[in-house]
Amino acid sequence: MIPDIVLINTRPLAHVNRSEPLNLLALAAYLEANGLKPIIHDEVRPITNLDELLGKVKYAGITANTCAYPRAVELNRRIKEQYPRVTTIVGGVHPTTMPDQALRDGFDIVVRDEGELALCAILRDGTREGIVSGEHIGDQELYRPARHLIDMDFYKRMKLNEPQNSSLDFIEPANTPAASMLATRGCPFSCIFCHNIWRHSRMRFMPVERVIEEIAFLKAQYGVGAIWFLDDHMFIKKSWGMSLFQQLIESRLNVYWASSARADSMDEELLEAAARAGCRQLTIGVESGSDNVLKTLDKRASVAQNYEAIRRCRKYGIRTLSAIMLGNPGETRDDIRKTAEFLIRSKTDSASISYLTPYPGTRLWEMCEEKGLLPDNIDFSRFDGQEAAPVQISDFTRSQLAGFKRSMLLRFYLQRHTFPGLLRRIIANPGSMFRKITTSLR
Ligand code: B12
Ligand code: SF4
Repeated sequence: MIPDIVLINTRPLAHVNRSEPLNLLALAAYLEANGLKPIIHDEVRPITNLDELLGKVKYAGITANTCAYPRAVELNRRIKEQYPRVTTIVGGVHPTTMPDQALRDGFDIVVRDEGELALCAILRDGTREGIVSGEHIGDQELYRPARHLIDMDFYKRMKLNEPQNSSLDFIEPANTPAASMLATRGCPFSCIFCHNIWRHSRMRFMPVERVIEEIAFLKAQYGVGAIWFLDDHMFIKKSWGMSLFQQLIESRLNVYWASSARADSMDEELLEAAARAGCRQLTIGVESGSDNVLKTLDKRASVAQNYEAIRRCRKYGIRTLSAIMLGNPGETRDDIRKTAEFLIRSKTDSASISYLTPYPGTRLWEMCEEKGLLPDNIDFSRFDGQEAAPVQISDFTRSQLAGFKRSMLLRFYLQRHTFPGLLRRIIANPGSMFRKITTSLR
């Protein structure tokens, strides 16, 4: 069988993804539902021979977020040199926001925004070049991911014994097989650093029955007992959430799960149902302990709401992971002191502290452009969330921010309710915890 397209998941240079390539799995599922034959070449865990495929197919589609974009360009160059008859398509958040640059970088076609409808049209019409803007699909078209095209066992293993990734802290016992999943698309807010500021997409929700079907499948096929929902904001629509949690309880699937949600959506009834449906951890985009900073970021949630959300989660036995950012525009020492205080006083269970990074397409990127903060020949591979991107947004230098981060993490993890957990994880997995601690303290 000759596939209609090979979809390529790029492996960013510095960082291994522990999650299935959900965007390509969604694209492939849509193509299959429309009678087309995609195949996935996953650079993170290849189970296909790319050269063999490129010798046969007419189209190669590459996905790229910002940190993976340099790898996508490199791969495209190789394909154009060795397989000139193959039409290359690039899609994903980075080329969506910089489509002209992607054409200049040598891709034949750039798909902006959602790829499902655009890709079907390209394959059916035999399009060979240009920028194609993707229309958004509807709720009923959010199909279950085409997991048969990748090595699911590998991704299951990647999430086990990963004490260095706080998002996976909810997996207990530590050897419970886990999978990632998306049940919604979009978020109606527009924080200045987030992709949703340019997406302008309405929220879409996978039909609840389909979510349950997918979880039942994951359990039966791969023995999965824990689900990592990677949705931007899963608690946004109370009626959908209540229906999902209710059906999960009734299904007796007994899986447990983690997700992200905004503080202002943590309605008690919803949290109580979520906890009964197996919710073990919620990541809250706290960002800062200062209302001034939250205002600048256009977060539209207050520090008081963040405190309250953590209190409510604790009440229902749900762990909280507070996501914090340092290096925000106009951030002062006093703001940073308040953030450090938030981490202690809120009694959040874990904290992840990153440096604010301006991604193309966001309001933050424009602000940096207007102020002349962006270096020429920017190295996008450094936008991988591991270290600070090469842009100084606040008054503090990179090493000052690293100092603040170190002292915040030390204070946080030396508390009576966090230290034993940390110690347990160090003893269970000294190698990866050493890496985690040294990276976190950079
Ligand atoms: C899941 C996820 C992850 C997973 C990765 C899973 C994986 N293997 O893909 C994990 C947790 C590992 C992760 C890590 C990081 N992530 Co992340 N992640 C997401 C998240 C929540 C969902 C991605 C997704 O599947 N979306 C749903 C699909 C349907 O949307 P999509 O990806 O845009 O894909 C559609 C189109 O873009 C297009 N498309 C995509 N590829 C292609 C290819 C072709 C050929 C075509 C035609 C179309 C096409 O069609 C798709 C279907 O409509 C997004 C936010 C979001 N909601 O999208 C952030 C997001 C992608 N992540 C982001 C970031 C910043 C990171 C990190 C740097 C860490 C961090 N600080 O958050 C790291 C970098 C990791 C790395 N090395 O790549 C940013 C990216 C910004 C940017 N410009 O690069 C996003 C947008 C969130 C944000 N903060 O704004 N992430
Ligand atoms: S609330 Fe979260 S997902 Fe929504 S726009 Fe803000 S940062 Fe993005």
